[in-house]
Amino acid sequence: MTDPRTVYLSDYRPYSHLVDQVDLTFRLAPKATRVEARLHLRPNPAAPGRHVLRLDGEGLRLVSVRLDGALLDLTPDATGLTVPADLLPEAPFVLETLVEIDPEANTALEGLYMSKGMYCTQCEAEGFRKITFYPDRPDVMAPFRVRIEADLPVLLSNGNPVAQGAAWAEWHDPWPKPAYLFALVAGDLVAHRDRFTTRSGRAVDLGVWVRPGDQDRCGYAMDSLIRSMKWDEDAYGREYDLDVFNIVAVDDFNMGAMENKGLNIFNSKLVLASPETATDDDYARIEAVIAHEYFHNWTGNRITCRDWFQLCLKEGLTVFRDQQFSGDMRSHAVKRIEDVLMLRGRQFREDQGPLAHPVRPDSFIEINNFYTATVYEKGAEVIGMLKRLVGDDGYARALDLYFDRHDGEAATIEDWLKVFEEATGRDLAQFKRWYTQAGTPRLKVHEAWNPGTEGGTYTLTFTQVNPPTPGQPKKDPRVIPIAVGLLNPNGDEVVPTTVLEMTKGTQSFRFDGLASRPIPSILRGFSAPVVLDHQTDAIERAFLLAHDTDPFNKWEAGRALAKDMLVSMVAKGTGVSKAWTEALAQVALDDSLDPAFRALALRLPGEDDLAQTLHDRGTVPDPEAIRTARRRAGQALAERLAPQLPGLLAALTDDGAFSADAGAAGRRALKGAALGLIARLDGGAVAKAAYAAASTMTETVAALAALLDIGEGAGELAQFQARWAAAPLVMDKWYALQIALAPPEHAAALTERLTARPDFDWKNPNRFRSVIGALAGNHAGFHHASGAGYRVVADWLLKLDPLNPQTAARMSTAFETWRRYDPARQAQARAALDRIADTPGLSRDLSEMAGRMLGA
Ligand code: B3K
Ligand code: ZN
Repeated sequence: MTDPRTVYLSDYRPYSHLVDQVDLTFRLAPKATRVEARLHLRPNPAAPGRHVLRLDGEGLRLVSVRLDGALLDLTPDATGLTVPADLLPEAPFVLETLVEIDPEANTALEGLYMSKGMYCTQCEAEGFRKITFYPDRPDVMAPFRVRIEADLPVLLSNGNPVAQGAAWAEWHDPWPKPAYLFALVAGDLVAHRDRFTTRSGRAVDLGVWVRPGDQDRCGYAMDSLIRSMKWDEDAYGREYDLDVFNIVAVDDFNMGAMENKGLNIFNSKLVLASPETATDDDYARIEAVIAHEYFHNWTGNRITCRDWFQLCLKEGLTVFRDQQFSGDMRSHAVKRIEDVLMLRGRQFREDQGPLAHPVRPDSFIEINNFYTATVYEKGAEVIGMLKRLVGDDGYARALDLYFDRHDGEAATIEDWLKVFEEATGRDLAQFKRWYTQAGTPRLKVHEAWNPGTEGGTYTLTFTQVNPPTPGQPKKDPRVIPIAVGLLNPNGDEVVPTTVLEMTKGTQSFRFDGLASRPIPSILRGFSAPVVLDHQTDAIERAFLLAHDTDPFNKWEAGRALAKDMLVSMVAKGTGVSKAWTEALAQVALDDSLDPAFRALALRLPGEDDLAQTLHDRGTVPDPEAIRTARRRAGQALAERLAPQLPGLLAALTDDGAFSADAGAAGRRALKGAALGLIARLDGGAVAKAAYAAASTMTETVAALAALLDIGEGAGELAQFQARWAAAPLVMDKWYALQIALAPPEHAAALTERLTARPDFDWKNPNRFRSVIGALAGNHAGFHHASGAGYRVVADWLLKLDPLNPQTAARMSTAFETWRRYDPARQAQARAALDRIADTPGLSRDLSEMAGRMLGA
């Protein structure tokens, strides 16, 4: 891409100056907030020579600039302010700016903005420049003092509280930080408080701050925070380092949450939970995100990124850490399956389309477009592979060295790999390709069996193919850790899990002295983020589903069985296979298995996943045919299980008090799956009764989904709306469910009808995602042959873009798969993308996305 605004990794230079101290004063007013900044600066010895001082700044009204007290006559340009070199001392100096900003007019939700009367900030990645003139880059780290003046009950910022009076408060953050971690919150808030004492005895005051009325839905978030703090001490030896830790819930937020030092800001849907309003999935997500943001205190804040190309340094590692945490809190097997589902659904999809990019990209136009599944989820997978290769002890030593060596610094992927090399003696030059090469490797398997007199030899030969991605036509082989176990035909494990290290394009591994030809269990625990191409028959898959000791591969065998069958149903017109219904029924009814696992096994591969699989296997996916095949399979499964479903449902009904724990959630998940199957048989009678009897949002949603799936549920939708009209987070579910489950030919029209409702507050990102995101997620609806799905999504992206480019750009990824489909659909999708790309005044965010999606 040759856009003049493109930023390249190779252009990195240290900043001209060091910032020793930042003092900020905010005089808050909705339309005219004044920000006074005193920056204590000195020339950076690492950037020798005389430089201008360039400060970033966007949309700021400059009132005055002073250098060591003397007024300067300077005019900012569109992106910042330059102080000429000849005005700058070669010794330390103080630069003071006074600017005015308009938080109320800030609809982009980046910088300082207002949400329901509350002031709040979002600075990552480059929002601080919308607050004041500053070197807004992560390698410029400084301690901050903040004074807030406003006639509001609660005034919060980073670090420790210093002093407060009527209508003012002062905060001091002693830990040097980049500007993207700055935060300020002011408003009428109440706290759910608790306390945590670190293992070295520091007492920390904890607060979860919400709007009055929401304080009784903060308990789970607080509990998750306390468990996270303890876990990071136990698992990584990392303690908290301030006297307070605050979390604030805001309703208008572009993403999930933000790890600002000592003052995390959260989307309210990731804080507020009660059994009546939040599903078990919401609870699990709250626990994971609270942990994620807390863990950033070390992996992100104490050690940050040198530049935004290194984003995976903090995000991949922090996702990896939150996955470990959730596994410890719940079930590792279930967590791994869920993480892989998400990885395949979002990251593989990204890797296989026009938006593919390396875990560490080397150029960008708008950095906000790179907070992707590749940087986050694949970034975490890469760390999982490293850990598998160096072992748990090697990993622990490398991490200790990382914290020791880089605390207080802005680091790179090179620094990260070096601590592993030094701590373990391993050469990671080839491994580094996981960071620099985009795309998902394909791993083909070939088996050979040679029965000998002294026992047989079994050979596994793997070939890796690294397909081309935009800008990367040719790739080199990667290091792939392949965890393998071998079973003998009676189901016993004859070779326990062994990690094979593949480094070449094609490579064989031999197992000697085997009594009989084994059945291989390959890529156990999903030991590498690759597409495994292992052609085998339904008998072997069913065998592994029944006998594999590795829980991930046990589930994966059922998944592969379903996929093979569904692909053949769509591509060859075959029917539902008895082998599949039989094998799945065994798992569904096996009481020795975790109900959560059984629920996951019963979940059929999604329509988008099947479209990708068909495309991979050389068939142009037909969304209608995929939907039909999937529904037929569901119907056949329901019929197979019909005699047992009522008993299963009864056995899973808990009458005790609500518990959010994994065991109770797993039972509710399996119960929900059973309800969905029963609805296919009885026209919805049992689901209607379940809806009426539901005491938790999990049960309510499961019953409603079961009804909508069979074209029922109108009455329940109306009741739901009447009951929850005043609860926006719950109403988001009401919108999303009916659009996601609408028949494909009605999905776009339903979306248009719902967007005409007065409570469709499209400027609220949660509401926008619940509606437009649900249409994009209704595979056959979005890709409907009429083109209506494409048109409605494009209309709304164009409407949102001028106000909130970040969310518009993020949601445009709905189109990233457009080249998979038939020429008529491609033409419709392309027309929608062209219409977006050709719109005058399009944001940098959305124009980069549209250009990349059209370009490949
Ligand atoms: N670091 C933030 C994401 C910021 C996104 C900016 N567009 C949340 C997180 O990953 O924890
Ligand atoms: Zn993060």
